[in-house]
Amino acid sequence: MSLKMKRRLIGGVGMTVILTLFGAVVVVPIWSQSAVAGKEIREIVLEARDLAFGDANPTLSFKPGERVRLIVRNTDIGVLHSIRLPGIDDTVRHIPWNEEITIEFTAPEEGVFEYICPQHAPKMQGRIRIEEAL
Ligand SMILES: [Cu+2]
Repeated sequence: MSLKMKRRLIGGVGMTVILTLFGAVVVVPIWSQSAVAGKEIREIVLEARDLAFGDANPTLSFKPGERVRLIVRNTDIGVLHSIRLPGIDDTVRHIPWNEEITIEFTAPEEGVFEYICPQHAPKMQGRIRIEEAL
């Protein structure tokens, strides 16, 4: 491989990282799409702060079968939060202050689910809507 080709390759990888860091809906280059069984992963970032997820626990909407990567960051100084997605992922994940966790899942069939912080519900509780026609 020539030096020029290597540079081009490295440049391409750099571009991928930048795109991944920005959008809420991730723009994934074609070669990584195939790495996740031909499906794009939709990335959502929720910040746990002031005893809520994001701005007033937004409703998250997905299509059945959609691949989702949910990143939850805890910026609530000195507070331990947790998250659980009953019916989608029942594991309780603890998120210490200043840390983040990632949950990847495939959206189930149509229905209304929820995400919840067991310690602080109902203040920290939001809906996950799975619907074909979004
Ligand atoms: Cu909490």
